[in-house]
Amino acid sequence: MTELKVALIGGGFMGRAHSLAYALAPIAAELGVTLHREVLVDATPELAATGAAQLGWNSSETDWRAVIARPDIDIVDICTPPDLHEPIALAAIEAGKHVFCEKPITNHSAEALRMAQQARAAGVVTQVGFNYRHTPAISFTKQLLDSGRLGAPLQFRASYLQESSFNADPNRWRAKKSTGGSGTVGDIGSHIVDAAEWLFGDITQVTARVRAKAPGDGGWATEQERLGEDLIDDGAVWLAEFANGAIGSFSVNSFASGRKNRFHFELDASKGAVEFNWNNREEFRVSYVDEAADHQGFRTVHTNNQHPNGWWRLAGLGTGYVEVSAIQFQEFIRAIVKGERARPDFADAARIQQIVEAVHTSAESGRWVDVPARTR
Ligand code: NAI
Ligand code: SOE
Repeated sequence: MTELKVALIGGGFMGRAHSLAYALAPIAAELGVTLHREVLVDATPELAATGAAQLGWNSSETDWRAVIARPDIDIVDICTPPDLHEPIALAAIEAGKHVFCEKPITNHSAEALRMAQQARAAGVVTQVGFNYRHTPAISFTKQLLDSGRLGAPLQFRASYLQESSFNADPNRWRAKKSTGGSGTVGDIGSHIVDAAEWLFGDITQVTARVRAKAPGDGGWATEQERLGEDLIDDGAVWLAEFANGAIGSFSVNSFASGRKNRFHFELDASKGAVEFNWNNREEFRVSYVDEAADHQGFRTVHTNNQHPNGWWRLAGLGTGYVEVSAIQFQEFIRAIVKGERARPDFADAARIQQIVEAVHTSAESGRWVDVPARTR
């Protein structure tokens, strides 16, 4: 048995999901690993102690630097707001720990590139919380594309719509540009960019419009207000070109009434098409061009353990949010045990942050913006 001790930094919304997922990951993967939820770190002794007691951690602390310095800790898992990701990650890398970091990896691509470079130089395993790509329906879509069953990628249409900003605390870190950083494009747009690049390949260029909602019941803020005041960007649309010639369109918005957690894409390829909506994540729709003429059209497939990352033989039991997080930890732990590269890692996430920034740069210039070529 390999023993691995985890330190979780930040026991808020995502810290809770990670805590529950760690309890599932090693059992389901039969990895020969005993995973210890060793210490939960939060900003105050009360938050840390309550979180540790409720979420199954052995102890609680408030000083992440002291915890990272402990020789018994193998894995540092960062679930703080994004403006703290870089200093925590760099300290953990320097201490030789494996690092799991929530998305967006940081608010700025220069920081993200530095994190990726230092992790690579230190030889530690890193992974970033682009959890949705591990959903069985999306993992299977990846297999369909990689095997050639769907043919050549042509067009990717994605949107991630939430109603999360209605009635939300106006002082939360996500509400201000100074703390929320890259806004809705970085917060939820990064998930559909991750899916797009994973399924269709590298994006080379984008052109975009980005909007911030005015406070209260008003509409979008003026461009002057958006750029001049500390308003978070709440909505965006952008077009993209892929290196393989495919084209894409993307749209994000956190004021989309009734949409819940609508991470949605449709893709068209030369031999077929797929549609996926996270709100109905145990199913996807697929159409094959080579079907008999009297069978052509979309069919709805319910995932089970015949699909990658599917756990249950009985389709319809579903795959939950925590289970998808557990699947991503299986990947991470497997990479640590085998000494392999986990995906998506800091290098993948730094690239996603470069695309997020290119979207913002394009919105400000009104022009197409090139995305730097992948370096790893
Ligand atoms: P949150 O505000 O609910 O939790 C953040 C936690 O960090 C709080 O408990 C806070 O007290 C703690 N914290 C702040 N400063 C700290 C410090 N100096 N030391 C230790 N703890 C500190 O935020 P949430 O929603 O959990 O987001 C955290 C990260 O997770 C963000 O990067 C976010 O984008 C990401 N996230 C990812 C999701 C996904 O599905 N992949 C879902 C939700 C969030
Ligand atoms: C935003 O509301 C949020 O919590 C994101 O930060 C997560 O990444 C997303 O997947 C769920 O919604």
